[in-house]
Amino acid sequence: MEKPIIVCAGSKYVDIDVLACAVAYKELLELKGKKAKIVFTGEFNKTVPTSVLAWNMDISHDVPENLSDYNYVVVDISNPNYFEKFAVREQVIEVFDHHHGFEEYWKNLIGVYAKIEPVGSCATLI
Ligand SMILES: [Mn+2]
Repeated sequence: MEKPIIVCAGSKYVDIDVLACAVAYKELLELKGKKAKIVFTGEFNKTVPTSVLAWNMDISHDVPENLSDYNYVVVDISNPNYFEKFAVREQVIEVFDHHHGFEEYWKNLIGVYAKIEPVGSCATLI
Protein backbone atom coordinates (compact mmCIF):
# COMPACT_ATOMS: atom_id res chain seq x y z
CA MET A 1 0.00 0.00 0.00
CA GLU A 2 1.16 3.50 -0.77
CA LYS A 3 2.36 5.35 2.31
CA PRO A 4 0.45 8.44 3.44
CA ILE A 5 2.33 11.66 2.85
CA ILE A 6 3.39 14.30 5.34
CA VAL A 7 3.85 17.75 3.86
CA CYS A 8 6.37 19.67 5.96
CA ALA A 9 8.91 22.48 5.75
CA GLY A 10 11.65 24.08 7.82
CA SER A 11 11.72 23.44 11.54
CA LYS A 12 12.24 27.05 12.65
CA TYR A 13 9.12 28.94 11.50
CA VAL A 14 6.22 28.88 9.08
CA ASP A 15 5.78 31.88 6.81
CA ILE A 16 2.98 32.68 4.37
CA ASP A 17 4.86 31.01 1.49
CA VAL A 18 5.29 27.76 3.42
CA LEU A 19 1.66 27.84 4.45
CA ALA A 20 0.45 28.48 0.89
CA CYS A 21 2.63 25.65 -0.45
CA ALA A 22 1.57 23.12 2.15
CA VAL A 23 -2.16 23.84 2.04
CA ALA A 24 -2.24 23.84 -1.76
CA TYR A 25 -0.10 20.73 -2.17
CA LYS A 26 -1.98 18.71 0.44
CA GLU A 27 -5.20 19.55 -1.39
CA LEU A 28 -3.68 18.54 -4.73
CA LEU A 29 -2.45 15.23 -3.31
CA GLU A 30 -5.91 14.52 -1.93
CA LEU A 31 -7.51 15.35 -5.27
CA LYS A 32 -5.19 12.74 -6.74
CA GLY A 33 -6.55 10.20 -4.24
CA LYS A 34 -3.57 10.20 -1.88
CA LYS A 35 -3.62 10.46 1.90
CA ALA A 36 -1.78 13.54 3.08
CA LYS A 37 -1.40 15.72 6.13
CA ILE A 38 0.50 18.85 7.05
CA VAL A 39 2.81 18.80 10.05
CA PHE A 40 4.63 21.94 11.22
CA THR A 41 6.58 22.07 14.48
CA GLY A 42 7.67 25.68 13.91
CA GLU A 43 5.64 28.72 14.89
CA PHE A 44 3.80 30.87 12.35
CA ASN A 45 5.71 34.08 11.85
CA LYS A 46 4.40 37.60 11.30
CA THR A 47 3.98 37.15 7.56
CA VAL A 48 0.89 35.04 8.25
CA PRO A 49 -2.01 37.43 8.92
CA THR A 50 -4.28 36.70 11.89
CA SER A 51 -7.20 36.60 9.44
CA VAL A 52 -5.51 33.66 7.71
CA LEU A 53 -4.71 31.94 11.01
CA ALA A 54 -8.45 32.01 11.72
CA TRP A 55 -9.13 29.79 8.69
CA ASN A 56 -10.07 26.26 9.49
CA MET A 57 -6.88 24.63 8.23
CA ASP A 58 -6.09 21.04 9.01
CA ILE A 59 -2.53 21.41 10.31
CA SER A 60 -0.89 19.28 12.95
CA HIS A 61 1.83 20.60 15.24
CA ASP A 62 2.60 17.22 16.78
CA VAL A 63 5.27 14.90 15.48
CA PRO A 64 3.50 11.69 14.48
CA GLU A 65 4.52 8.29 15.77
CA ASN A 66 5.88 5.64 13.41
CA LEU A 67 7.73 8.11 11.21
CA SER A 68 8.86 5.37 8.84
CA ASP A 69 5.21 4.74 7.89
CA TYR A 70 5.11 7.99 5.90
CA ASN A 71 6.60 9.51 2.82
CA TYR A 72 7.54 13.17 2.96
CA VAL A 73 7.14 16.21 0.75
CA VAL A 74 9.27 19.17 1.80
CA VAL A 75 8.28 22.69 0.75
CA ASP A 76 10.16 26.00 0.68
CA ILE A 77 13.40 24.50 1.94
CA SER A 78 15.91 22.12 0.43
CA ASN A 79 18.80 22.39 2.87
CA PRO A 80 18.62 19.02 4.62
CA ASN A 81 20.10 20.53 7.79
CA TYR A 82 17.10 22.79 8.30
CA PHE A 83 13.98 20.91 7.37
CA GLU A 84 11.86 19.22 10.03
CA LYS A 85 14.04 16.86 12.03
CA PHE A 86 11.31 14.22 12.12
CA ALA A 87 11.19 13.90 8.31
CA VAL A 88 12.97 10.71 7.26
CA ARG A 89 15.39 11.88 4.59
CA GLU A 90 15.36 8.53 2.76
CA GLN A 91 11.58 8.82 2.51
CA VAL A 92 11.45 12.35 1.09
CA ILE A 93 9.78 11.80 -2.27
CA GLU A 94 9.45 15.38 -3.44
CA VAL A 95 11.07 18.74 -2.69
CA PHE A 96 9.86 22.19 -3.73
CA ASP A 97 12.11 25.16 -3.10
CA HIS A 98 13.14 28.52 -4.49
CA HIS A 99 16.39 28.82 -2.54
CA HIS A 100 19.50 27.59 -4.30
CA GLY A 101 22.42 25.48 -3.11
CA PHE A 102 21.02 21.95 -2.88
CA GLU A 103 19.76 21.36 -6.43
CA GLU A 104 22.37 18.69 -7.24
CA TYR A 105 22.01 16.97 -3.87
CA TRP A 106 18.29 16.41 -4.42
CA LYS A 107 18.54 15.75 -8.14
CA ASN A 108 20.89 12.88 -7.36
CA LEU A 109 18.46 11.48 -4.80
CA ILE A 110 15.02 12.00 -6.36
CA GLY A 111 15.63 13.26 -9.89
CA VAL A 112 12.70 15.19 -11.41
CA TYR A 113 10.90 15.20 -8.07
CA ALA A 114 13.34 17.86 -6.90
CA LYS A 115 11.62 21.03 -8.08
CA ILE A 116 14.07 23.76 -7.14
CA GLU A 117 13.93 26.96 -9.17
CA PRO A 118 14.80 30.60 -8.40
CA VAL A 119 11.24 31.96 -8.54
CA GLY A 120 9.74 34.67 -6.33
CA SER A 121 7.83 32.35 -4.05
CA CYS A 122 7.90 28.59 -3.62
CA ALA A 123 4.11 28.57 -3.96
CA THR A 124 4.64 29.46 -7.63
CA LEU A 125 6.20 26.02 -8.11
CA ILE A 126 3.19 24.24 -6.62
MN1 LIG B 1 9.63 31.01 0.35
